[in-house]
Formats: sequence, C-alpha cells, structure tokens
Amino acid sequence: MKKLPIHIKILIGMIVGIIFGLLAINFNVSSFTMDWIKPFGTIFINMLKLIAVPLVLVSLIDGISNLTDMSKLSRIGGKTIAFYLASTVTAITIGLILVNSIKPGEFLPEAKRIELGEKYASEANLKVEDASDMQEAGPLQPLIDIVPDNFFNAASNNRNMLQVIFFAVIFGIAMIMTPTDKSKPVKGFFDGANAVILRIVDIIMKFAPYAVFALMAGLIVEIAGDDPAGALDLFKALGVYAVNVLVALGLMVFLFYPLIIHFFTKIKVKDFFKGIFPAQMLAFSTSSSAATLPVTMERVEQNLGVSEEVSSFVLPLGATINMDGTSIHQAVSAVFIAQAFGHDLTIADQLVIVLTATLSSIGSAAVPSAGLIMLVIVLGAIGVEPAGLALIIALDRPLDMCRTIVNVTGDATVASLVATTEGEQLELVDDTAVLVKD
Ligand code: DAS
Repeated sequence: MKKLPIHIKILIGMIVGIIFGLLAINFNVSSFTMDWIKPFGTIFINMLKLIAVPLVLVSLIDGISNLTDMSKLSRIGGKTIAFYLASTVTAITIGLILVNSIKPGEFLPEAKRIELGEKYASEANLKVEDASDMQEAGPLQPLIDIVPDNFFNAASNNRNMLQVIFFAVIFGIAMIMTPTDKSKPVKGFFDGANAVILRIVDIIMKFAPYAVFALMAGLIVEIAGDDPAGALDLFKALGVYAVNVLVALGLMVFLFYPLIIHFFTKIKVKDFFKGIFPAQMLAFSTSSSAATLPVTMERVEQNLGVSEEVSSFVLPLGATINMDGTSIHQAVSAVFIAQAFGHDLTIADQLVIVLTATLSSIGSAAVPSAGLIMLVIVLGAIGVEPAGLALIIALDRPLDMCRTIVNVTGDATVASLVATTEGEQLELVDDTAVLVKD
C-alpha cells in the first residue's frame, strides 16, 4: 500500500468503505459503523476545517504580496487580473447553470434529503441568525458582513471566511505599499508560514484514504438505512454529480478557452492545445498547478510565443489566484450538498456562491485537494454544514486531477491573451513560436 500513488489509495479506501458499509447493513452492525468507524471520517473533516482559515490567510497574503512590482502590475497587472476574474466568473456561471438544471442532489430520495439536512443541521454549530438581525439587515448587509470588527472573531468560525479573505487582501496590499526594508521580514514570515501550512495540508491529506474509507462506510449506512439497495441512490447521486462537474470542466477546456484563443489571439487552436498538452498531462497526474508551473511557463514561452516578461508575471499569478476548474468544482459541490440536505438555495445564495467560489479559488493554494479545503468557505457562506464534505470527499481526488487541467489551461489562455494585447506577434515556425514584436 505504501508505494501506491495517493489517488489509488483513496480509490481503494472508497471501494473498501462501500463494501464495509454494505456488509454492515447485511450483518446488522450499522450502529458499530456509526459509533466506531464514521468518527475517523469526522475527525478528518474537522482537520480540513481547522486548516482552512490559516491556509486562506497565508496563501492570499503571500500571493498578493508577490505582486511587488507595482509598475509592471499597473501595466499588465490590471488586465491580467481582469481576464482572470472574467474567466473564473464565467466558469462558476457555467457550473451553476448546470447544477441547478441537472440537480444531482435530488437523485437522493426526498425523505432521505430532509433527514440528512435535519441531522447535519442539528450537528452544525452554525450560529443561527437571530430573526431580528435579519429584519435589520439592509440591502448592503452582505457588504457590511465582509468587513470584520474583530479579526479573532472572524478567524474563529469558518462561516466568516469572507472576513478572513478581506483582512488578507488588505494586509497583502499594505505589504506591497510598505517600504521593502520594513516589509521584508513580514514577507519572509508569510513565505515561511505558507510553506509550513502547505506541509500541514500534505500531512492531513495522507490520512485521506483511511478517512474516505470511514466516511464512505458511514454514508452507505446513513443513506441506505437497513436496505443495501438504498445505497444505489447514493451512487446515482454521486455519479450524476461527478458527470455534472466534468461537463462544466469540459465546456471550459473545449469551448470557452478555444473561443478566446481563436477570436482574441493569433494562435491557432490546434497549436494551442499541442503546445500546452504536456502541461495539462502533468496537471492531471500531479493535481498541482504549482508543480506544473515550470512546464506551463516553458510551453507557453516556447510553443505559444508568449514573451518571458509576460509569462513570468501572468503564469505564477495565475497558479496562485486563477483556478477556474476549482471554482467550478466548488460551485457545483456547494449546490449539490445543499440539494442533498434538502436546503433550498435562493438567488442571493447563488450570488454568494459566485462571490465566495471566486474568492476561495483565489485563496486556494496550488496543491492537491486545496479546493476541497476551501469549499468550507462556500458552504459556510450559504449556511450549509461543512460536514457535507463527507458526501463528495471520495470523489475529490479524481475530480481534482481534472479540475487542475482546467486551472492550468485557463492560465495559459490568459497569458496568450495578455501577450496579444501587448502586441506580441506570435508566429509558429515548424512548431516553435517565433516572437515578433509589432
Ligand atoms: N489541485 C489544485 C491545483 O493545484 C486545485 C484544487 O485543489 O482545486 O490547482
């Protein structure tokens, strides 16, 4: 087991968990499963919730404070960030349209959805807004709620993640504006803290195969009740959910990005895909935009003709703050979990998902399963208990491999677009891009 790649281990954990759950129902040991197995899955989810706030804080502060070259930032930074935000909001919108039309969560029987919703809501320590607060809330209350009045309060509850993000953005920008001799030690601290936090994420994810086993066994027992055939409802709902995510990811890679390349750059779509294919494959196998970044940069410069000046700014920034695939996964997963818990989402909730999935994809670190951890933000923001992660954790790794391809392809698309707006004439001469300045 030691030598197997993590995603194979997680797959084994999922299969063994399903078998264990079905056998538990058959041999009437469901309560043993709920009392002695499922808690290990709950502990894993609590560890993910534990690391979410520190991860957002250090990865956003570190990412923003890397934008030190304000002069370069002003020339190409503005349009780079505008293109990144536009592609992320497009991705989330595609995801939301699909998940609200297909409704994967409603493949679970209604009675089960209501039961799950009540169970998880009662377990939730979500503070229930007092009705009077809601009455006082004016139209700009969501905006007021983003600004924390006490940082430690904000950091104390995953529901306040937007407040943590607000603080991180302000802190990062202030670091850029502070004279280097003063901000250097702070920058060093956050560089180090970021590395340590990512190491903690790495350690937590080593427990994933065992946690997925415990969570799947618990889910099977919870959803199938005393009839093993009831597990089919779970498999159906998870299958439709996975297809839903993959279709949205596919629309980005095979429709949205090619349209941008075709209509707004001088690169032929087939050359674009030939150029970045090795980076896409590395993204798939590593589930990490950061690990793929050196190859993404080399392919975008060598084969797409983007200058080193543009790629060395746009791509590292993109690997940190532009994760279109992750934002799709978060939007679809949040709505799927809400549906599975019988939690009706309003249009306002959907808009909150657009905002929080955009922000959490910005805050997501470019490492495996970072998007899963940041999903805690989106769930908390729409009042859905993050323990609902149990439903989708088993599929997270294979979906992470796919969504990281989209993250990397989106970065390469924006780099090509920025290069074109910088007047970089990209001509391919026998498969190598020749950079000709206009
Ligand atoms: N695997 C992350 C990345 O490197 C994205 C994610 O976890 O969603 O892009």
